Amino acid sequence: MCAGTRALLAFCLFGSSALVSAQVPLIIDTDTATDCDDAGALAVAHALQNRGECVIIAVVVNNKDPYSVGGVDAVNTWYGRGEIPLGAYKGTTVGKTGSYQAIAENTALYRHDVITNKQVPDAVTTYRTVLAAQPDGSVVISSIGWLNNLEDLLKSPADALSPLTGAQLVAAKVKSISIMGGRYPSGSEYNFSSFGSPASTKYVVENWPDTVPIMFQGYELGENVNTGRSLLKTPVENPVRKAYETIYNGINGRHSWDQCAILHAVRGIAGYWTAVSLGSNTINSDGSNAWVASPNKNQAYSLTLMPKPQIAAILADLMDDPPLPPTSHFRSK
Ligand SMILES: [Ca+2]
Repeated sequence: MCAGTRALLAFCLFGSSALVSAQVPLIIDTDTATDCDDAGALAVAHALQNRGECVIIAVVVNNKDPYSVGGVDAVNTWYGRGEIPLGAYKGTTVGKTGSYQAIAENTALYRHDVITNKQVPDAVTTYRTVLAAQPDGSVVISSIGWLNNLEDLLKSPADALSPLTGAQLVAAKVKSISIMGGRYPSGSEYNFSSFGSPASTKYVVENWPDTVPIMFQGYELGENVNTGRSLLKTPVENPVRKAYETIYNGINGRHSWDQCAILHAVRGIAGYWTAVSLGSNTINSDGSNAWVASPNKNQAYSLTLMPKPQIAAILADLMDDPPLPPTSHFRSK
């Protein structure tokens, strides 16, 4: 981070309500299961918050593994933000047994306090609570896993948390959603597939309120955007480093699908990608997808613009970001 950015950050944090209001209120919907890029994505989001560009207002987990949310809490706590509202899918059918249990259970090293999903509300409750409290048209959602939570949110009825149904709540509060999933113009990809819930993928894409833009970030964007190696420079108390050391040998370099999606959610296509906005996405029953020229909907997908090594360098710089002083994970509770 350059000195100028530090000065801007201090101004954002302490000096100007106008700049603070420009920070993107961000909800992250993650599987945090079998890959290290979810941990990398959380690191990118925290680094962007360090720079005054976003505020992580909730993280919800869409995976059945009870320890996934413990991995999330360890990362949030490392960045001094162990208070971020969490939620988790409480069902037993969607997702996979993941690789974050060792991190979730190591509270001695990572100093966090949420180990399993029994300690957090269900994801829909968290979504509804957090969305209801936000200004209209303000929230950006970054979906970096399966879409079951979003299906459950859209189907949720009015309740004590909000007089709006889930679909009405999304239409009122959400500015846009960035979804890591699918291939473009067509193909099959993990997040949309039967590894998760293809029926949820289809429901969300077909029933998302048409006033709220969807930007799809396909498999091809993060593929071969190689990050992870530089995490070896960070302390052993950093759970993101641990995720990369233990999952997919990511510490020797790993694709950056979820980090690209977070970067897009906060900064938009910027100079990184271009957008194909004419047309819409169709989802087949197996979760495979195809972009069609008609009908035209409030949807787009991204194409790589900046060379991938340059995007990787930007992401690696963000992933290496230390917790903001004077905050540290030792005083986050
Ligand atoms: Ca993911």
